[in-house]
Amino acid sequence: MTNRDDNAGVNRRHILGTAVVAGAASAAAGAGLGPFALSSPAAAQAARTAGPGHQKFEVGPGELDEYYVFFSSGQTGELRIIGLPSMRELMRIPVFNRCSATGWGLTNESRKIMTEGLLPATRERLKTRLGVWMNGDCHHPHMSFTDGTYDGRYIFINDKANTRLARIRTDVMKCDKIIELPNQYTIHGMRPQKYPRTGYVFCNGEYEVPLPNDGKVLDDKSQYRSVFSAVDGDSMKIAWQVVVDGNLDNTDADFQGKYAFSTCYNSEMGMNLADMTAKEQDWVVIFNLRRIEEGVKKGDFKEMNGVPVLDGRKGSPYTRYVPVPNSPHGINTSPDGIHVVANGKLSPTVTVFDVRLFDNLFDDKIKPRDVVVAEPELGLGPLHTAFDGRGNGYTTLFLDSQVVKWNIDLAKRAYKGEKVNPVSQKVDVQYQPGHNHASMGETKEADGRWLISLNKFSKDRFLNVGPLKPENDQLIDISGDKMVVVHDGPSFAEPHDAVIVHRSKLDGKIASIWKRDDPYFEDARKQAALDKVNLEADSTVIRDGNKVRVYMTSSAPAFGLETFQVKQGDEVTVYITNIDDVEDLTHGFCIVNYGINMEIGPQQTSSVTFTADAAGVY
Ligand code: CUK
Repeated sequence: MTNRDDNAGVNRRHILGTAVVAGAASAAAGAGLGPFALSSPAAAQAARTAGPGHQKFEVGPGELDEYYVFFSSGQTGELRIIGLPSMRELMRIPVFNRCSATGWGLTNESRKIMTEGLLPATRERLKTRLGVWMNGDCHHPHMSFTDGTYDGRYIFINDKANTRLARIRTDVMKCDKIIELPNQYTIHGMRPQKYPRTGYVFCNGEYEVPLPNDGKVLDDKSQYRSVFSAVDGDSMKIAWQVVVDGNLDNTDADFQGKYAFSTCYNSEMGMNLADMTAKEQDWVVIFNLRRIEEGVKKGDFKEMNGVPVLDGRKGSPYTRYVPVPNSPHGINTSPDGIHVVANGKLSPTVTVFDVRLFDNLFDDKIKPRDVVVAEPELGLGPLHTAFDGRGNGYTTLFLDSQVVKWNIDLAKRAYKGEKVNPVSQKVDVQYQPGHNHASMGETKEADGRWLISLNKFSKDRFLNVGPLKPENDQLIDISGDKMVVVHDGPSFAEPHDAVIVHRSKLDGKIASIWKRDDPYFEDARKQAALDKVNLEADSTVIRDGNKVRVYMTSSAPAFGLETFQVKQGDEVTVYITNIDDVEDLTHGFCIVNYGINMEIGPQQTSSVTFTADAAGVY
């Protein structure tokens, strides 16, 4: 290898994803640089791996990542896109927050999305407030599925703080729908149906409140309920809700399209922490989708706020309650389509179910605990489990600050009494991991290459930035026999969860330029048609009483109008159409000292409305 570019070419073409070749290259690099001694440091770096037999984890300048990671952002309220394995942050998609760079929360297009799906009572309350809830608490981002794997249509994300579900269109990577769920208090666990397609998006109402929650009942605990909801992901309308016993935490769905299941704590039906965690045992609640749909058809429900609400409390035909050790948290379906793992949280165990036994359970041929096929003890504070598609689980241990790798088959044999240890390795992570996620790990196409551990504390891992520290998202290579931590990635408060999607699921599906007929700015097109304005060609001012509409084209660095004049007190709407069709040529529009700033992408129309309350030149 004499030529540096050849070298880089070899890396890209042959080493990506080829463990054997990558291992050889890295061994050479480790032994005093070998062939890379003649090459640039960048080329040597581009081949860095976790050691012999491991895949390349560094992405050199100009190289592209192989995976998209979609991160929730906790109280920041946005969705973030990270590239993997580089762990470079690529984009932020505002959802439940306000974004001063793009104008989310300010433009008419975004405010419509943020308000139209709210409950009428909430819209009424917002009249005396900012007009939009500007905070959220995103926990769970998930892509839509078709036939058990990602289909690249949508990403759904929940807001735990204000009981909202949002949808992001992956073709433009913008949020296009936000709805607020009635009759329920918070959305915590959220997962899309995996089969035959999404379909339903399942939303756990975690907290119990009086139903209806109208202030008439405050102290009577017996009237407090929590609710499980199924939202139609295509129409973003609520299909049905089921009232349950206890508090729902996390949820997942099977690969057969028959069941959803949620971890459920507080079998005590207590109202404070001591009461809620008193018993040694709680539940996993299993929802029978076919029976629920039949119940809706038969009219076996109460309609509340326009939604059919079924009674799924203990003894109902729609649900089964399987006892599991104290306060289970995460619940994860294995890519084998058979096993489901509920993570113990206050118990050092995880409980493994076999979904093939659920039919018998609903037919009362077996007892609830008969669907349990393993319950290995893994360590302290198991919260979430990821899978590699090779029969192994990777479980975060919050208290131990570790990820533990264990084998499902060995755990089942141990449960039957055989003397085998299902745990093969524990790796330290820094520190206190919550969620973890494996590449394609929640789909039937789990590829067993990468794992990220989303650690809630970073403490000493980064330069000190004050009392509020970043979290630490660690990248772990799981392609070999042993897990190896290869990267620390700081992130701002607080990504609970992430999904890792192979780029092949999105390649060719994401636009660089808006389509002129996009529904995103349909209202602007309608208004322009009424005003007989051609958005792509005309720059003009239309007066309509004290309402003024300003239409402008833009082609950076120029705008179609150099100035416009309005009267003090006018309600002004500015519509800007970016007529460039050049990739990446986004244009910004700002009115100084008016709090106006928005982004207009190539071939997009954006609009903003304000009152011209202060006279002067701006
Ligand atoms: S929950 Cu955050 S660590 Cu809201 Cu998914 Cu488990």
